[in-house]
Amino acid sequence: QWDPNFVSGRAGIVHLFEWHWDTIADECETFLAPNLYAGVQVSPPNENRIVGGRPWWERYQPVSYKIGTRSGDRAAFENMVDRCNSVGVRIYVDAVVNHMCGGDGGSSTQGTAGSTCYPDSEGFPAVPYSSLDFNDGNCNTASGDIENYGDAAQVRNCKLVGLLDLNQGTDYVRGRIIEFMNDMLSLGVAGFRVDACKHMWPGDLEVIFGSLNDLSTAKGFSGGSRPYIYQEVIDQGGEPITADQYFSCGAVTEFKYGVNLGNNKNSIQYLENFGESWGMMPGGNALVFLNNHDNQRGHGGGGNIITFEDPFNLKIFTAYMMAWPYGVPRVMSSYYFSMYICYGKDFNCNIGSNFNSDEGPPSNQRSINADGSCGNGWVCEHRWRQIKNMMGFAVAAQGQGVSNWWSNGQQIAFSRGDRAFLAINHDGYTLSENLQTGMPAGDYCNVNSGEYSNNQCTGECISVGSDGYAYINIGATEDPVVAIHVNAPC
Ligand code: LAG
Ligand code: CA
Repeated sequence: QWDPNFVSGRAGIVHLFEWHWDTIADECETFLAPNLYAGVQVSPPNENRIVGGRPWWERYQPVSYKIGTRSGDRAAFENMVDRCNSVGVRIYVDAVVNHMCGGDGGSSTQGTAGSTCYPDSEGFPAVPYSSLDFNDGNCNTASGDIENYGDAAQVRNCKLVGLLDLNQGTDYVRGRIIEFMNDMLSLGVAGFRVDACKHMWPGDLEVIFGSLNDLSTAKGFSGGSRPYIYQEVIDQGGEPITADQYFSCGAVTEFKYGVNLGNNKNSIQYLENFGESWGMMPGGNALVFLNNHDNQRGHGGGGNIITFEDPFNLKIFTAYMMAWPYGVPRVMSSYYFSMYICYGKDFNCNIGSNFNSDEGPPSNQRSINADGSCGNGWVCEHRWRQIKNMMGFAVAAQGQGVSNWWSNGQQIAFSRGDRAFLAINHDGYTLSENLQTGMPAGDYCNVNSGEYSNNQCTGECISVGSDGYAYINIGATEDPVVAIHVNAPC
C-alpha cells in the first residue's frame, strides 16, 4: 500500500485532470511511455451528479459506483487501463468515498451514467445506499456541516460543504466501497488517490484498504502486489487531525511540500536538507507535488504555491522535485480557467461568466501543436520540455543519494551519486563556477536546455573532466537550470 508499483525505469505520476479516457490512452502510448512517465492519476471514474454549468467539482459528488462520466464509459476506461499498462504506465483512480452528492441536490437529481438519486431523503438506489448509511446521527453540529476544524469528530462525522456523509463505520458501507475499489483493481488499476481522507476515521480506512484485493495478475501484475494508496489529508499544521494518523493505512499527500517550496522560492540555499527536518512526514509515506487541482484555483488548503501561472518557477521547482529524493512526485497537468483574484486569493465565485474558477474542462480534447505543446485550452505542464525531461533524470538517479551539495546565495547544485547532477541559478546574476558533479568523465546533454533523442542533444553539452568537475555557466536566463545524467551523453 506504500509502493506505487511503477514499472522499473519510470518515474513520476502525472494528474491528467478531467482528461477523457481515450485521450489518456493515446497520451500513454505516444507521449508518457516514451518520456518515461510512470503513472497517471485520473479524475473520478464513477458516476457523479450533473451540476448546472458543469463545474469541474461535480466529479466530487458521487451518485453511484457505476463507471460513467464525461471522461467516458466503462469500456473506454478499461481500454485505457489496458493500453496504458501495456506500455508500462500505471493508472491511479481518484476514489471519492467519504460522501455522496450534495444535500442541496433537491428531491431527485440525475447522474452521468443515467441513475437518479434522491438527496433530500438520502436515497441512492444505484448503489444502493439509504439514509441508514449516512452519518447524520453521529454529527454533533447544529447545521450538520463541519463548523470547526478544531474538533476531529465533527470533521469526520459531519458534512463537508453539504455533501452527504457516509458512515464508513458500518460493514455495509465498507462493503460497497471495497466492492467499488476491487472492481477498479479488476480492471487493472495500480492504486488510488483517496479523496477527503481527513474526513474519514483512520481505523475505518485501515479496514477498507486492508480488505482490497491484490493487483490483478490477469492484468499482468505480479502476485501479492498491493494497491498503492495515497490518502488526501490536508495537514498544514494547527489542527487535531494530522497526516501521521494515516500512515498505517497507506501513503499520504504532503501538502506542506508545495507550500514550503513556494515560501522559499527566493531562498533556495536552504533546501539542502529539504524533507523531514522541515517538519514534513517521512519520505517513504509522502506523495509530493507543487500544486493540485484544488489549490491551483483557491480550493482545498491554499497557501503560497507555484502553479502554471508562474512557469519560470514551476519549471525550476519541478526540476528540483524530480531531482531531490523525497516522496513519490506528482506533476499537475491543467487546463486554463478564468480567475477572479482579490487580495491574492482566487475567489470561488461566479461573478459574471468571465471570472469563474468553477469552470469545467474545455469542450474539446487537447490538440498537439508542432512543438509538442497542447492546444484547445489545455496547459499540459507535463509536456513542457523542462518538466518532462526530468523523468529521465529521476530514472537515472534512482537509488542514489544526494552528494556534492553546493550553494552560493540563490544558486545551488547537487549530484545524485555518480549518475546525475542538477544546478539552479535563481539569482539575478550569472552563475559561473567549476562544480563537482560526481559523474564519470564525459560530455552530457543539458536536458533542461534541449532535447535528447536518438543519441542527439539539441541543447548545450556539459563537459565533465576526469576529476568529476565541470564548468557550469548559467546566466540569469529564462531556464536557469543545468540537468545532466548518465543516460543522456552528448
Ligand atoms: C476534496 N478533497 O478532500 C477534493 O479534492 C475537492 O476538490 C472536493 O471539493 C472535496 N474534497 C469534496 O470531494 C470540491 C469543491 C467544492 C465542491 C465539492 C463538491 O472544492 O467547492 O462543493 O467538490 O462538488 C460544491 C459547492 C458547494 C456545495 C457543494 C455541495 O462549491 O458550495 O455546498 O458542492 O453541492
Ligand atoms: Ca466523513
